[in-house]
Amino acid sequence: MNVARTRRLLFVAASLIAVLVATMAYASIVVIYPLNVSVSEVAPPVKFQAGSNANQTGLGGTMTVIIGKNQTSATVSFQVTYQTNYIHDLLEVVNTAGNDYYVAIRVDSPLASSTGAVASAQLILDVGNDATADATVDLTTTGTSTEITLPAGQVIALHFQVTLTEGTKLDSAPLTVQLSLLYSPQSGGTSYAPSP
Ligand SMILES: [Ca+2]
Repeated sequence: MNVARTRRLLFVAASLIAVLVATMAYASIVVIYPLNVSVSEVAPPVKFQAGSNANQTGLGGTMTVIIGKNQTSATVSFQVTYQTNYIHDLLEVVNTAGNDYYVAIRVDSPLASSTGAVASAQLILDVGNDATADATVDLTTTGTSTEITLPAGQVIALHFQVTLTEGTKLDSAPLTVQLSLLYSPQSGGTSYAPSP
């Protein structure tokens, strides 16, 4: 075989490879694996319950506490006047399980006075209802409290503290604040909560 013929053959071979590469495409293949997901219901281990001052007479009205059928939602309302108002043990969170839970409160929609009458508004979390605060939540700004431990069988008493500035006028419509209770069986677990 002479040199010229060898070069021609190599050129032809190279051209064939170029055509093959140019026309190569992936085939229509799909691979399928089974994955089974099962979801079932359990009773809520952590629940709301009325505090000792729920539905008692406050300042010119009842301090109303309404708890949902499964004790997994709550609505509270109360009245305040000028200077500092402390409302003790209106609502409680109870751990009915045999293990600790880790609890945080998130302010989703803060209390906002258009008149500037609210100097401060706080939710105080008191594990064991022993008059020693374990966390404080500023109700006038969005955010999540520090996570506190709720031991098995224990309660967290929720106390409210609101200060109105004298000489101002509170909005005519009641002010509201939207909160979420977060709990997890794992320390640090409440940080995984999806955004509201
Ligand atoms: Ca305490």
